[in-house]
This record gives sequence, C-alpha cells and structure tokens, in this order.
Amino acid sequence: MKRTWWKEAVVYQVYWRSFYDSNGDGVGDLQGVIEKLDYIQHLGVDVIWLNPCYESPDKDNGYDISNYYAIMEKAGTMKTWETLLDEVHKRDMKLIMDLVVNHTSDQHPWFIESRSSRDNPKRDWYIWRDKPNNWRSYFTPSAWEYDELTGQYYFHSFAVEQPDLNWKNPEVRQEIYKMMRFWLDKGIDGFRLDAIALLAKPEGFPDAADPNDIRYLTNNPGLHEYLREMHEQVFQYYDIFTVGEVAFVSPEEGLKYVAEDRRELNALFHFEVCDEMPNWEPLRFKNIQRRWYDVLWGKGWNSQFLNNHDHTRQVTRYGNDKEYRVESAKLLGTMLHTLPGTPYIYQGEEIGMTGVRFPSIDDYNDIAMKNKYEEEIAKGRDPQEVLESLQPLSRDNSRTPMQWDDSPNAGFTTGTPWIKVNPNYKEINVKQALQDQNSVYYYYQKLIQLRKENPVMVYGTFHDYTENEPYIYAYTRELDDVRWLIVLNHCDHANDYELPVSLAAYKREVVLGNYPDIQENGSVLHMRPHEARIYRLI
Ligand code: TEU
Repeated sequence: MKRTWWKEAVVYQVYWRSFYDSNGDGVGDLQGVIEKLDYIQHLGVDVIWLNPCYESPDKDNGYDISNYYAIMEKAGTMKTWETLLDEVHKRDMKLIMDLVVNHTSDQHPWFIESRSSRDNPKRDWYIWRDKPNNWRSYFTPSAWEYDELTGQYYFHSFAVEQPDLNWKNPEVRQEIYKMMRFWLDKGIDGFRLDAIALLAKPEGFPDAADPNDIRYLTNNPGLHEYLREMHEQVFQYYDIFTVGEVAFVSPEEGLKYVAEDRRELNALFHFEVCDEMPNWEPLRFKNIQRRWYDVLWGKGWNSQFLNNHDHTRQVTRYGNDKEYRVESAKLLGTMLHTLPGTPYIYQGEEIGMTGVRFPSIDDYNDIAMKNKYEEEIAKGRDPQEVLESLQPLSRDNSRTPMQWDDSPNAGFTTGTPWIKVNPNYKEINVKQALQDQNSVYYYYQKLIQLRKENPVMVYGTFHDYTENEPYIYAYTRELDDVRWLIVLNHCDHANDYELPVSLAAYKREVVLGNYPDIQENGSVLHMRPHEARIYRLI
C-alpha cells in the first residue's frame, strides 16, 4: 500500500465558534484558536480541520457562505486567518479547511443575481423549476422554495437559506475551482468537502416513492465526473489531503470516491454509524467495520470517527457518560485509533466531554433541530414531547463551548456564550485533565504517540475475531512480523474472553490499557467494565 502523510495522521477538528473566545463577544474566534494552538500541539495531532469561517449570514453556523474569499467577522479577519495558518505550520501541523460547494447562502451575490430575473446570466447557476417534486430537504419538509419575484421554485438540499448550486453549469464549476486554488495557493493542506455526495442531481427530478427517505439527494449520476474534473483541474497540482463527507453509501459506492486509481478524493467519511446507528449496536458496528475494510483495504482510504459537530458526543451516545465516563471515553478512543483509517478527534472528545439536555427549545440554536421542532408542533404534537424526542440527537450536543477550566463559562468566554455551557464543566475541563495523569487527555496523547511510532496501527491488516460476540470486540492488526491484538469490553459489566487457540499460542505484552495492573498470562482474559487493552503478540 502507498504510504502517505495523511494516512499516518491524526486529525483534530476545531469548531472554532465553540473553541475559545479571545475578545469576549461570546463567540469563539480564530485568534482564540491561535491562543490554544500549543494545547492542540501538546496532544500530538498532525492536522487541524477547521469548520467553515468564510463570510456568512450564519444561518447554519457558517455552512451558508456568502463570500468564499473573505473571513466571517465573528471569526476574525483574513490577516488573523493567515497568522493562524502560519502558526499551525510553525508547529509542524497542517490545516485543512472545511469547504461547502454544494450550496451557497441565499445572500451570496450569485444567488441574489440568479433570483433577480429569469433571464439573468446567473439564473442557471442555481436550480429553478416551475413545479416542485415531492422531495424533502435535510432540514425542511420540501426541498423547493417558491420565489414570488419570478414565479419559480429553487432547490435546496438543506435550509431555505442554502440554495444548491447547479453543478451542471460549467461556469459554476470553473468559478469553484478558481476559488479552491485561491485557498490552496495560500498554503493550506487540503479540504474537508462538505456534503460532496450531493453535487449531482437526477435528470428531471422524478418524484420519490417515499419522500421521507432522503437518500435520493445523494450519489446521483454525474457526480464522479465532477470529482474527477475537480481532481484534474485542481487537486492534482498540490500535495494535499481531501476528505469528502459522503452520506448514504455502500462500501462499493464509497470506494468510487476514494479508489487511488480513480483520482477523485483521498478519503471519505461514510455515515453508516453516525447517521444510521442511533445507539451502540455491537454486532452491527463490527459488521460495518468488516464490510468497509473488505472493500476499501489496499484500494482507498477510510476515516474513523464517532462524533463531530453534527453528532452527539460519542461517550454519551455510544458509551457510558456516567459511572464509567473516563473508562468508556478511553475505550472508544482505543477503538478509533486502532481500527483501519485516519482517526478524527472532535474538540473536547480528548477530555471526555458529554452531550447536554437543555430544558427549553429556546436554549438551542441548531437550525436542523429548530426547523424540525416547528414542523412537529405545527402537526399539533405536544411541545414537551417533541423537545424530548429531539434532544438526544440535537447537533447542539456537540456544539457547547469547550470546557477549559472551572471558572464561569468554563473559561471559554468572559462574555455571554452564544450557546450555554454544559453544566458539568466544573468536573470535566481541560485544567482538571492536565493535572490528572490518568485523564482521558493523557490517554489520547499516548494513543497518538503510538500511531507515530508503530506503522502497524496505520498499515496493518485487520482481522475481527468476535463477529458474533455481543460484548467483546477483539481484533488484530498485522504488518510484516508485527502483530497487535486489541480487546475491548464495551459494556457496563465484566466479561471473560477466551482467546482463540491461534491467538492464545502467542506470548503477550501490554502496549496500553485503560485500567492499571493487567497481569494475565492465561488464555482467558477477565475484562473489567469498559476495559480496553492493546497487546503486542510475540
Ligand atoms: O452536513 C451534512 C449532513 O447532512 C449532516 O447533517 C448529516 O447528519 C450527516 O452528518 C451527513 O450525512 C454538513 C455539515 O456537516 C453540516 O453542519 C451542515 O449543516 C450541512 O452539511 C449543510 O451544509
């Protein structure tokens, strides 16, 4: 397999508006990221993924861009951004920018022109029709919005304020490629490509049999031609890392985005876990890992993540955020850093931050959640019941401010935070984690260090020994004569795991574990609740 820096990297995602507020206006900013770069570097990560910070009316937290060439005022200035890039590079890290090219803001000058008249030269830069079809968007009951001025409907895969660009139009594509070169020429190290599976739309927009199954929005014919063109005209000229957000794909479909010989993207996020598996389902999760590995390994690259700014924090959603929070956070980290693919850490994950349940809908900001709330209330449903049904997966679960210390607002801001701080910040915060040698933070630091020193974590083949085991997850990674065994007891009670004969035959050496005192030599492992172990087999 070809060895590359981005396969070996660990990525840290910075949701800047919730990271650190340097000027007391209640919103995190790029200067705040600069001030905390030493913290990020200390963890040992190689790459920072920065959420969108382009000029935007901010209806969807920056995913509605009104000017691709400017920085949002809340975030800072272009000069601050340039300093940030510089400071990241000085610390031997890399910066990838989140880029949204499926849609713009409805305040983007292109859209303002496009909607101004039917014969405007930019009319065809967006998608206009006389009649809507029956599709939903991600965030609204219809994917079409009627525009009175010209008497037509425009298409939006997300919010009404996020009209989709018409990728069929070659002028649009050229304009986007030009803008990509602008950022790459500034020296960034790649892109996280938002909603990239949505670029192509089907001919004629046929009605869907089931409008609620929004898979029709993604992976439509023509998409891969766009990605190949993007690579040919832009990506191939730079030493960069491109990772696409690709919803609703099978491994076979996913491979088309990342197969090295196809020259499209380097890696993808698939959402078989985060979008499709609401709670921890061990057999299903293992099956997902095996299927993706079987199809991708040696051909294209995968990502490992269980949360990001759209998905509830992993220790709350998939682990135990109560009595075993620390063990569980470490177990999930062990798993993500030892499964095949590039591991991602979403800010705060490294101290085991948890999700929230705010008492009122007014405490929430997430446009997806708020729109859904309105939609359900309009059907006459009970507001409290609707709130409770939306809380577990609200995107705000992961968007609460980074918990730096136990001072007011968790040390995130001296002003009023744009979104409430998780009330548990007095116990869970960076200051505490840095003072505690057994913290999740130091455990993550070790995992990251291990990846740097042991190519087996990156390039080793993968074999799952526990397909049908409901609790224990045990798998090996092997590279040349190096053989590692990872054993995880993702469960609130203890479990014994009897090693298969082929594994029991080896001598074992503990590389890392989340409990002290592992002194077992026999073929049965007594795994404590949420215990994780990495062994070297010799
Ligand atoms: O998300 C795309 C998206 O559809 C997610 O809401 C979905 O839950 C999943 O993660 C992908 O299938 C991206 C951004 O991450 C999100 O914050 C934006 O709101 C959205 O695009 C629109 O730009």
